[in-house]
Amino acid sequence: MTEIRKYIASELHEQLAQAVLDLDVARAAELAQLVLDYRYSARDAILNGLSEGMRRVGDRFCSHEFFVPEVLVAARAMYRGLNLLKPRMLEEGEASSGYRGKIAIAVVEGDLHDIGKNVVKLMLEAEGFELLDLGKNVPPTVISEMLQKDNIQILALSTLMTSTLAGMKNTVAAVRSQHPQIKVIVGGAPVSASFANDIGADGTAGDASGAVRLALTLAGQS
Ligand code: B1M
Repeated sequence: MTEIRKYIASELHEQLAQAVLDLDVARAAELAQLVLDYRYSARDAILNGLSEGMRRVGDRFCSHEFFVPEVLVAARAMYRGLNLLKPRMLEEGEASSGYRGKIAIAVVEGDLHDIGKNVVKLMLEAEGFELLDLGKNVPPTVISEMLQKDNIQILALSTLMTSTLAGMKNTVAAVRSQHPQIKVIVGGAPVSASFANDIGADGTAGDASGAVRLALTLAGQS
């Protein structure tokens, strides 16, 4: 990429992040369309633009500058951009990778935060994995049952709250006893490497790119 394209790409990422932070749904769509029209990387625009914007929204929520209604509009702006960029991102993935295997993904019981899970899912799909999305607030029994259905190699679990870490632990225990052949990866803001290790997961990652690297390693594809 030439210097000028690099500069424009980073400017687009910054403006996408700002559109999410400004709760500007139309602007997020307009900028995502520019990424498509000028053939910039959809993957980078999602990770460095839209996701980064949601991360900043999270900071505002924590500092009580934003409340639930603002967060929901910001999420709408993020999804508007994401939905436009998703088909291109999947095409970009197909160009760089073949079929990698099948992953089931879920947000654990009690937790309704699924934005991060959806970003992780999209990045894994773009890398060539087939995804079975079990949704959010999923009890361990349902996850275990769903894992019987397909030839799933990896289970990816997400949670954003400390109060639902126990549910993550229970889910890993249930899956370990009933499907010992399945690798389990865990993530989300309150999940540390030592917690992942203590509950017997096969690994954790702090963001979507890390989750992709981990999944590739566990699938023997790195
Ligand atoms: Co709530 N919420 N929320 N919330 N919310 C947090 C998580 C919180 C940290 C805010 C705060 O108070 N400081 C806090 C949890 C505190 C704690 O437990 N430590 C919290 C709370 C308390 C609550 C409620 C209880 C609030 C209430 O009602 N009083 C309630 C709970 C509802 C429930 O789940 N039962 C609630 C509700 C909501 C909304 C519905 C308004 C909305 C969720 C909408 C939705 O997801 N559909 C919401 C949101 C948006 C947030 C914040 C502001 C943003 C989360 C987000 O989407 N980030 C969040 C504050 C924050 O995070 N700073 C907060 C953007 C997203 C791209 O990042 O999800 O971190 P993230 O995902 C990243 C990484 O974590 C990682 O990769 C992703 C992409 O890079 N990752 C993985 C995630 N999963 C992974 C899995 C992997 C690997 C990496 O491997 C498998």
